[in-house]
Amino acid sequence: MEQNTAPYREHNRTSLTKEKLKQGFLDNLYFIQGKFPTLASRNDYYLALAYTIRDRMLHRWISTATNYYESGARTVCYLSAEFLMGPHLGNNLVNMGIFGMVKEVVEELGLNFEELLAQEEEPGLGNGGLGRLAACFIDSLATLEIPALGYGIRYEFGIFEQTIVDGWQMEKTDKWLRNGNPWEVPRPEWAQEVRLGGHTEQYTDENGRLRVRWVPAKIVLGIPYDTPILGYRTNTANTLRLWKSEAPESFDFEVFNRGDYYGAVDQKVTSENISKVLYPNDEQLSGKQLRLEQQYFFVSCSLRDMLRVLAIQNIPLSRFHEKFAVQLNDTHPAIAVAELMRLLLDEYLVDWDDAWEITQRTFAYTNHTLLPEALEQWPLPLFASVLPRHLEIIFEINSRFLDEVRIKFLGDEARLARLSLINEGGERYVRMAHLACVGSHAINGVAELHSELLKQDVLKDFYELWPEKFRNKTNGVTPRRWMILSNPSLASLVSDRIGNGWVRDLEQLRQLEPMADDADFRKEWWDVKRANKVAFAQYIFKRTGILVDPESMFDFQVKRIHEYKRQHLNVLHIISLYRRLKENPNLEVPPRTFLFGGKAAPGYHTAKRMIKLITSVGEVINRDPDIRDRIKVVFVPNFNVTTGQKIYPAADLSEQISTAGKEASGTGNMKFSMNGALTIGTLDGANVEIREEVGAENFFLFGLTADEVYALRASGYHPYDYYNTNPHLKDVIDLLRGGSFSRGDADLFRGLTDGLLHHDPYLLFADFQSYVDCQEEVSRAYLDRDHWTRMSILNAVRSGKFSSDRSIRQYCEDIWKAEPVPITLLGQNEEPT
Ligand code: 7GP
Repeated sequence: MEQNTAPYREHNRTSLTKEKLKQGFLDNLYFIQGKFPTLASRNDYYLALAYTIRDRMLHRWISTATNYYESGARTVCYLSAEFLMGPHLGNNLVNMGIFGMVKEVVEELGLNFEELLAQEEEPGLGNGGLGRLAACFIDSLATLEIPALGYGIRYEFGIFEQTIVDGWQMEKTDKWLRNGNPWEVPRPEWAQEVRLGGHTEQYTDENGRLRVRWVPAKIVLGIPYDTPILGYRTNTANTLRLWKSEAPESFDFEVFNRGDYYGAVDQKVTSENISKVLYPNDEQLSGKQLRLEQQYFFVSCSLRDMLRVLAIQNIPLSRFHEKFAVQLNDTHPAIAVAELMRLLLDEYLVDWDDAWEITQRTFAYTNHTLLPEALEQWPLPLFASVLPRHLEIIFEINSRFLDEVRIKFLGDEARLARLSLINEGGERYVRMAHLACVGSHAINGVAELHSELLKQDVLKDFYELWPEKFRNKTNGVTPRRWMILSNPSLASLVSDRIGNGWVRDLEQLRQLEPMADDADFRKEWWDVKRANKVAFAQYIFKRTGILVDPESMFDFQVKRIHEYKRQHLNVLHIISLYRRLKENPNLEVPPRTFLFGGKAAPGYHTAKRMIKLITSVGEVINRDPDIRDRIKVVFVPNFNVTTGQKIYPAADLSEQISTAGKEASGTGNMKFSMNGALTIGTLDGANVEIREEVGAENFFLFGLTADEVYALRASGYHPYDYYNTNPHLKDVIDLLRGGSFSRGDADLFRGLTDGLLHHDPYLLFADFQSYVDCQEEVSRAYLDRDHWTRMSILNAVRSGKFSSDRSIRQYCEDIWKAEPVPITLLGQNEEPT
């Protein structure tokens, strides 16, 4: 696909020239890759280019670190087990403002620029929304010039690569590091030791005080790997610091393993296992020891790293919370509460009360889910075997906490049990969300509705205890990656009219509102969308062999596969439309391409069967001559950041159809809307706010509200009644049950249909008719191209609220109390922006 480089113009303030870039590129090919052009592979060229760009980032990076060091500025530490970054090269070019220049240089050297960009393996170190949010946030932190670090795990294997074989998902390991990672710099000099297992002992110190010593069973090393994160056209380059586990090769190693060579190697292997692989579960509990070790590993390394920085800056320990604002991205890093306490108590000999005050003032906690099964809990015996000292500390935190509760709610034993950090019902567990709530000064949800439901439901008791801790921070996404980089034609259409201030201040898009009434502008807008669809149709053909018509409406549902997200509701509608088209070939509906994408957790069998359902329905419909290509169903394999960048710009319709009250926010919904897709959705997560912003008349709403869902469940929900009373629904389910979409195999989808008929926990049947009716409205609307385009424009230009810059500003003001520190470049410099 030809990239339009217009939005990347405007970088002539830099003294970087094409000649310098060309020279740098050829030098790197020679001195780093050790190749002449004649023998160089595509990967050699990609690496040479990546190193050339990294070279140009280093001055900003070093200057940023020096500025921060000298200013002693307050620093935001974003702790996250996942950072779903996506490819770096294109994004760095956009943020540096040299995309167009570099493209020209590469082409003048006779190389294909798009191919080099595509050569980068994306670092897929996350599962979905939570990990991608972390990536958007660190982009915004750098753009807003906030001193910040992202702390996480350098998984050797990220999220698996998905292929589709015979309609089923297959997983392949993600070897993202196989060709080298030019963006990271290892910092072995800042390695940290992490202890695991063993037991604790009491001893009396020289002042006669009783203290506790942790005698670990093993020690692993954490090696930090740093990646620079550029702000958009600022001098700021913050750091993403990811920890890799290794065996310590020191003398301890020999002492423990003397004479046992194989044992020693074995210990090396088990140590390296900790950062080996990302757990591919999204919103699901796994309860595996290795996962707890991963969490503790990166948290301990990160806190020790902060203490290291505090020491070199000569800041007293008592001011830890003034120097650092630490955000817990869900409960995955919640063990940090106990670890900071342990470090302060046992290693720095701080008193309990002082340690507790520092801890609470340091942390803040973001919750990302309302699904009870996704709230992390660790079985006590497992927890004790990995972190014996932390369990003691948690018991102590709990006992002091429950004393406080007892005073406030005298005699309310049931409340104590509900609030306790330990779940005592049957097998005992440590409740990580409770640890995070108790140890933090702020607790937030990720959309208005979600934050309300946290207070009413999942964290109700904590809200009643500490209402002042609760707040909302609606999610956002970065317009740099999700508009400029992925949709350059739309970006340049916008910049041609209003300049490019909108990239840092997305609300400026509203200046384009009047253009929705301008027929010429509408035509240009439509043409951009159409060109993006043509490009995507070619991509689909290459990946799946399916031909789709770019004139048809591109209707997308891309996200992790999950029952609560209801991809199968989408399928039920497709089947009913198919049925109607077969019965009435003259039905006046616009041609539609239904596109799906998303991974299923490998152990989540229902989700895998939902993929098979989509592909099976597609197999029948796509080949049915009666349909004459008026509808097509496509499963786009391996949905990730890279494919997302092609998808959002090509979408007409965005499916956001979760059961109300289940999707915490959603962020794909924002990416679609920004790129001019209309939404069909329930009043769930951030859909509510998107509808508020773009206007109810530009949004297709259906389904029960969260309150109605609650009421229906309370009064007794009987899905079978809907089946019996709605002939369309009955027809669809009967077709599935009869094997019409499974080559006669009536068993293939039996589990799915029976589950719906008898339980339907996500209320597909209750929402079915409302959804089908709403889809008819969508179809009618699409027939009026002018009106549709108008709505599309208004969706995009009213999406300013959903920039992650807005989210980050609110976190900075309300939770982190962090201020920008503009960066002065050091010494004589050749290319400031
Ligand atoms: C997701 C939520 O499902 C999604 O609604 C939200 O937009 C996103 O986080 C970012 O806030 N949750 C996860 O990805 C996840 O793994 C389990 O949650 C704790």
